[in-house]
Amino acid sequence: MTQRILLISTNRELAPQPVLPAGAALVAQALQVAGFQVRLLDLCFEKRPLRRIDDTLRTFGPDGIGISLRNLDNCDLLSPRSYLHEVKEVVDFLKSRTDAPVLIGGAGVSIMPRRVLEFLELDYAVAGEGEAAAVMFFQAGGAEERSRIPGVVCRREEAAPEAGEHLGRIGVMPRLHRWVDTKLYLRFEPVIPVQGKRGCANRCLYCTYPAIEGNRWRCRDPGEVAEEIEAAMAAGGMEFEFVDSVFNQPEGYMEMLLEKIIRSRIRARFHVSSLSPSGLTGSQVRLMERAGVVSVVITPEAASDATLAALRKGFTAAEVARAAFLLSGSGIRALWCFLLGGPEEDENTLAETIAFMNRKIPGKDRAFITTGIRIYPGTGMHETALREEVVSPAEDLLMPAFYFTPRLTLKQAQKMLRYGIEAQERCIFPSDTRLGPVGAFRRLGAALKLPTPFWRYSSSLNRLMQRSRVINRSW
Ligand code: B12
Ligand code: SF4
Repeated sequence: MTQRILLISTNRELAPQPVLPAGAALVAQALQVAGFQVRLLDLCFEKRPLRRIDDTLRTFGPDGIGISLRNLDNCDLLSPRSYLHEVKEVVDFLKSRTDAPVLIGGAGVSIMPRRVLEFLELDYAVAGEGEAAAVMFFQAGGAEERSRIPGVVCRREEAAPEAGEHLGRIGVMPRLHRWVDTKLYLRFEPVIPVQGKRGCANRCLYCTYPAIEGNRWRCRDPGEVAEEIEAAMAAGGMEFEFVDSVFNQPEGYMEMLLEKIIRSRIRARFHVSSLSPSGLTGSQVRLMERAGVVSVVITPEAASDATLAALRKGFTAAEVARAAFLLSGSGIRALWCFLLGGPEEDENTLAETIAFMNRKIPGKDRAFITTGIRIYPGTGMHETALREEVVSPAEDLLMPAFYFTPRLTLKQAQKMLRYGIEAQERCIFPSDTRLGPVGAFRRLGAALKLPTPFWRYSSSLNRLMQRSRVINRSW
C-alpha cells in the first residue's frame, strides 16, 4: 500500500510579507515523485491551526509526518520574537494524536538541528536540503536505517551526521502552485520565489547560509529555471523573485540565466532578493534591465571599510559606492540593506555609512536598516561574541541572542540614525514592517495592481504613519 505523508508548513509570519513555502513544496514534490501519497498543510493563514491539523489527521491518516520550520525567530534585536513555542504546540498536539514518525526540516532547523530537536522533543531532523533526505527517511525500515541517512540528525545519537546531501542540482522541478494556494500569498504582493542556485562560497562573519545551503555554489541549468518560470506563468504568475543567496555570484552565472530568459522571450517582472555590490558592472546592470529585473535588494551591510572588513564581506566601501553609481543610472529600484553594530562599528564608521546613505542612495531607492547581529552557533560572529564575553559557552543561542558593538550604545546609534539621516522617510526599520497599516496597504496595492515592489511606497506610507503617530521615531 502507498504510504501517506503529511507535510506541515508551520510558518505563520506575515511580516514583512507572507512568504510562499517553497521548501516544503519541493519536499512534497520529491516525495510524490518517489511514489508517496502526499498532502501539504500550510498553516500560514489558518485561523485555528490545531483544529485543521486534527481534521487532516482524521481524514488523511498519514503514515509519516514532515514538519517544515523556516524561521527560528525574527532576528530583531529591538523587538525579538521566537517562533519555536508555537511550533512546539503543533508538535505536542501531533504527538497526542498520532504515532507516525516525524521528520523536521527547513532553514531554521538547518542552522541548529540538534538544539531544535531537543527543544521540540523530536527525534529526527534534516540539516540542509530535504528532497533526497525526506524520501530516504520515509522509505527506511527502522531507526537504525534512518539515522544513517546523509543529512539526517538523530537526537539520540551523539555522532554528527554525514554532511547533508547538498545536491549538485535541485533535482525536482518546483511547481509551487500545485501544492500551495498561491493566491492567498499573492494578495500581499504578486511575486513568486524562484531559486537559480544553492549555496554560497563566501564566509561572511555572521552568516548561516552556508549551513543551510552548503558552502559552494551549485547552479541550476538556466533552461530548467526558464522552464519553471514558464510553467508558473502558465498558471497565472507574472512576477518572480530570485531568492538565491547571492544573485550575481558565481561569476558568469547571472549572465547565462538572464540571457536564457531573454532568448526564451519570457516577459515577466523580476525581483532579486540579494545582490552583492562586489564586482557589479555596468553591463550586468543593463542586462538585468533588459531581462526585466525591476528591483533588487542589495546587501552591502555597511559603507565603511573598517566595518566591512570586520564583517568579512570581501568588498570595500568604494565598491559599494560604485554599485550605487551604476544602479542610480538605471531604471532598477534598489533596497539597500544595512546591518549596523557589528565588530569595529563605532561613531566614525557609523557616520561613514550614514554619509553614504545621504549622498549616494538615489531618491528612487530605499534603505532597510537592521541594528544588531543575530548570533548563530558555528559562525565567526559566535567566536567573536564568546571572546568578548557577549555570550557564555553555556548559551545554546536557540532563543534570539545578538551582538552589538561595545564601542557604541544602542541609544547613541539610534540618535545618530535619527539626526544623521537626511531622508528619514526613505528608511525602513524591521519594526515598521510589522505595523498594521503596512499589511493593509499591501493588500490594497495588490488589489489595485500597483507596480511592485511595494517597498517603493514606504516613503509615503512612513509620512502618513508618522503623521497619524502609528510610528514614533523619537527613540
Ligand atoms: C529569500 C529569503 C527571504 C525573502 C523571501 C522572499 C520570497 N518571495 O520568498 C524575504 C526578504 C521576504 C525574507 C523575509 C524573512 N526572512 Co528570510 N530568507 C530568505 C532566504 C535567503 C531564502 C529562503 C528560500 O526561499 N529558500 C529556498 C527554499 C527552496 O529553501 P528552503 O525553504 O530552505 O527549503 C529547503 C530546506 O530547508 C529543506 N526543507 C524545508 N522544509 C522542509 C521540511 C522537511 C520535512 C524537510 C525534511 C526538509 C525541509 O528542504 C528544502 C528544499 O531543499 C533564507 C536564507 C537561506 N539561504 O535559506 C532567509 C531566511 C529563511 N530568512 C530568515 C528570516 C529570519 C526572515 C524574517 C523573519 C526576517 C524579518 N525579520 O523580516 C522574514 C520572515 C518572512 C516570513 N513571512 O516568514 C532566516 C530564518 C532563520 C532564523 N534566523 O530564524 C533565514 C534562514 C536567513 C537568516 N537570517 O539566516 N526572507
Ligand atoms: S552574507 Fe551573503 S555573501 Fe556572505 S556568506 Fe552569507 S550568503 Fe554568502
